[in-house]
Amino acid sequence: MERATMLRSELDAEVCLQMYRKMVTIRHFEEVSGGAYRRGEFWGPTHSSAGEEAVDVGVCTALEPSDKIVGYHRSHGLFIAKGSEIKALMAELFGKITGASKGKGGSMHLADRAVGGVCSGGVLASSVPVAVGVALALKKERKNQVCVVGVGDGSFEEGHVGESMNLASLWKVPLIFLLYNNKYFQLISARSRSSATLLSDRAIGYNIPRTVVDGQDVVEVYRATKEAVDRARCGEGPSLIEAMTYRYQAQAARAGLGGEEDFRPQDEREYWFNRDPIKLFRACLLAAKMANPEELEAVEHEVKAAVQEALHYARKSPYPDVGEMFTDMYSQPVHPAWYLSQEVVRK
Ligand SMILES: Cc1ncc(C[n+]2csc(CCOP(=O)(O)OP(=O)(O)O)c2C)c(N)n1
Ligand SMILES: [Mg+2]
Repeated sequence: MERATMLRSELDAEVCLQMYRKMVTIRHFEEVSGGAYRRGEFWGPTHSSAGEEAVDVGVCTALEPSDKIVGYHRSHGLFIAKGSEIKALMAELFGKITGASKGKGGSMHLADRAVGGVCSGGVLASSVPVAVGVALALKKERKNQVCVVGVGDGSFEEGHVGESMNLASLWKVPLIFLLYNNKYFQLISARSRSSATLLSDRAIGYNIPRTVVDGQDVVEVYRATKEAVDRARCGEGPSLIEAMTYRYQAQAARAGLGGEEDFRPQDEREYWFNRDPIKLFRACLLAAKMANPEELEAVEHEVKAAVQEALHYARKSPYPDVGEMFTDMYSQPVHPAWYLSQEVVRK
């Protein structure tokens, strides 16, 4: 089937416009929050989703609002795609009380229960076993919901990811392993780390179906996710999607610690920057006559204003009160006096 006809048969124009809006929102959010970070307006390593928008949006378009996501250290995009309010996310990066986690999570520990955003984590792949538990709970509670867990190509090499895949497959839990293959583990390229042609081949050893997609093509990511979601809802267990993508900013923004330099080969950069997921989707929508240039420009305009508003909101919001320090930490609330009496804290 011709590409445009196929697109029209799968997604309606309104959904496509919403997808475009989310992709543009992620890009602007990252540009504006990155600028604020570099000016020293907030602290803590911050990893940008710019360049990987099609993965986040393609995946979340195939999910229901009640489905769950578990992020990793680079998950601003995944949360925006799942529906998080950008004001609450920006305030979270700034460590403010109005943030999605009252400012206690920051960039690498996003959580947003309102949209099914369970958690994410700064220790590489630490959230993968957690996601197996989330999916097991969904199965036991017969909720017919699915969980998606993000993991980077470098983090995917952590041993407990293999253990998690084994249990997820054995217990047939409704989990989708989403492997963002942006080809780098900080400074180390995939080619110099592993002899494997495809990282996702490892899933075969755990009897998990895997698929490899062009992570710059939001529709291709959507299709693969839909298939994996259908499998999970039918009780057929986990799947793995390896999305080939590229990050458009430095590994991380770290105030005063460097990490901003780009060491990646120029020809490789050019190849991937020419395959900008937003430009590709824009061209696809125009070719399929599912949007016109004026509509898309209006979206871009609105998004820019909304991101500026989010920045303003984050700046003017207050920091949490000291009394907030021990709230929301445990499911069974612990009295600060008990916590402070513990030897490990007193030392
Ligand atoms: C256990 C652990 N080791 C090292 C780090 C430092 N670290 C943060 S991001 C990163 C690279 C991760 O690469 P990848 O998983 O491919 O994700 P990407 O950053 O490329 O999205 C490293 C080594 C960490 N956060 N946790
Ligand atoms: Mg990587």
